[in-house]
Amino acid sequence: MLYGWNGKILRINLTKKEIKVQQLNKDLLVKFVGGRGLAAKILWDELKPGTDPLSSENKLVFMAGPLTALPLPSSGKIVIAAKSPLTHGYGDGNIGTKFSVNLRKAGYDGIVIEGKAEKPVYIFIENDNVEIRNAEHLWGLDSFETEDKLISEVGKAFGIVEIGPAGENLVKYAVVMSEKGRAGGRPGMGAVMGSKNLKAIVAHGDKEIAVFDKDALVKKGAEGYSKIKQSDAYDFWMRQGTMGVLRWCQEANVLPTYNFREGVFDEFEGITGDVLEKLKEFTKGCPNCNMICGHNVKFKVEEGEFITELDYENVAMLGSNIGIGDLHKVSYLNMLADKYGVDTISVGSAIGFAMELSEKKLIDERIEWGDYKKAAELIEDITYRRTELGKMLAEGIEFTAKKIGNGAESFAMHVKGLPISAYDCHSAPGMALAYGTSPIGAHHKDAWLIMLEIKQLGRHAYNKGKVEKLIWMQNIRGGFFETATTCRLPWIEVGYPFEEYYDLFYYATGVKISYDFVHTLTNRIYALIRAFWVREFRAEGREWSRKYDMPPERWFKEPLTKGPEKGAKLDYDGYNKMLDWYYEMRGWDKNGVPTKETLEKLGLSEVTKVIWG
Ligand code: PTT
Ligand code: SF4
Repeated sequence: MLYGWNGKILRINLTKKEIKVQQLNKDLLVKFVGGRGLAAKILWDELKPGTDPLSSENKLVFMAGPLTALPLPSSGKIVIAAKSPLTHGYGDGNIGTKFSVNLRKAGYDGIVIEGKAEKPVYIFIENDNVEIRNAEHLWGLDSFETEDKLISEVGKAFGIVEIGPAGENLVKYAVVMSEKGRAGGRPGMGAVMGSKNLKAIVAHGDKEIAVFDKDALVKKGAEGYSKIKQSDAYDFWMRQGTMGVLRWCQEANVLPTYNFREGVFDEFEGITGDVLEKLKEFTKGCPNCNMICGHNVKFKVEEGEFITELDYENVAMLGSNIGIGDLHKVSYLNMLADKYGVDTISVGSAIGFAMELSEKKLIDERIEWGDYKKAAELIEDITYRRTELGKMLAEGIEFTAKKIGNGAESFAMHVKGLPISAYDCHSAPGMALAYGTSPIGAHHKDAWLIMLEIKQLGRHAYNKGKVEKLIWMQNIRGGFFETATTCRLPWIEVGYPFEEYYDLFYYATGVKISYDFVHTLTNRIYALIRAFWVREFRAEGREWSRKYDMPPERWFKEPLTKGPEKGAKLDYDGYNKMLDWYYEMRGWDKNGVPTKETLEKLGLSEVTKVIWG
């Protein structure tokens, strides 16, 4: 008997119009747990090396974990994964939505979508009834309109995920959207969905998920909710959510400014969490969460008055990073990105890059820092691929930099093709390493080391202790939360103890876990994902090397010119030393490839053969 896991996933082939249910065995589930663990295993096993990410051969995986939808804190998340069209490596994202809870209650842990529909379709799931339905009437609608239309067709009980026009137009960093303010899959999961002519998935389920010890789980879950509410950090969190960190970033000199040239922004007072509080209309959030953080603001620009949901990453990348110090204007750009279904971080990075290209006269267009109208125009040009610059930027900043040449690559702020999320690292080497070693490219999802680094680890130090902390953090965030798959914010933001999850996991599944389990699980998943990158790069004619784990040149060569950290830049040798320690601790060789011994020890002999012959 399986507990916690449903042990079933849907297999939907859009080319063949085939729907199947696949059973998963317990050994596999315990070995990879769920979310990104199972998704990575499926993509490794089933993709032909060198698969074109936007071809019908790529697979789009929605995968929950054994804690999703259970009565415990913030359990409404699901992972979306595929080979990334942006990076050509492993890509995933994590989204909180009613869809995840409904999918699990319909009896499935995940969905693997294969092939490509002839015409636009959406997938309808209601418990055992699964259908592929026509979506021609939805194609072309933005994500808000799509959600409204689908609700009117299937009813409010359904959870919905969809793409906007950016996904339809295969913008390489299109995301999957839900509920007008949730977004997942920065490395282009929305484009993969669009390439399959899949506009949306709707799900409703009302089955009970069997758990190992229901009474204990319910009790522990309830205790969790009350611990969260009693936390000292709760009130401030409820007021500002992720936006609470913006002022700290400015003070710490890490707020991305002018395409990561600086870490302080003169006009930052116009875009802080305090301004958010003044504009706030209402707050909403993911299912099963009592610390909801979807802060929706009412804002006014020349174009009219609107509402949008704001998070720190969005505001920093569409604000200070492109020279805008007015939350109304930033909100407008954020709303466009959500409607079109394009990643705010990547599009903010693309706009900042274009502004700097313009400043350096490397392109003909004139796009001044801080010009929100031009920025809005660019978001549309990218979404609809309607100008030469828009078309180029829709392929990503790495692509654009290569095309432009003339030194542009040194200020294209990405790692492995994925734009850096909103923390400047001129003066934070540990965070730079977190970006360098993140399994999807430069995202803070796996390790937000920066606050710990600045407050406790000796900001400018390059030492082993920092690398150990990074690995610990990746294990918990990237290993546990991305497989279990619950929201990590109760642990990070309001101090809900991580150890409580061992009990929750046990009461849900009957499997006892500890930190050792989490460490081995993460080593396994990271090794598998790293092997995926190596295999795919080789198949596309690029030999893997440690250069792919290096942050952009700017942070090594151009010191900060302002703020308390003025003069700071990264040290090349220091970074490389930390990278070596990192590889050693994960059991990887000098180029960052998991060794034979490591792969065997982690039970990945199927990988050894492919990587080492
Ligand atoms: C996430 C990344 C982030 S991280 C943000 S804001 W953040 C951006 N949000 C976008 C958005 O919004 N619209 C849009 N068009 N693009 C966006 N791109 C950016 O995407 C999100 C929260 C947040 S808000 C964070 S940190 C935490 N992330 C979690 C995670 O990754 N795993 C986990 N187990 N729990 C997490 N909890 C928090 O969830 P990606 P969401 Mg997101 C509008 O998708 O690809 O992982 O990138 O999921 O439901 O929106 O919740 O300051
Ligand atoms: Fe969703 Fe925020 Fe709650 Fe996490 S804390 S589950 S992101 S509403």
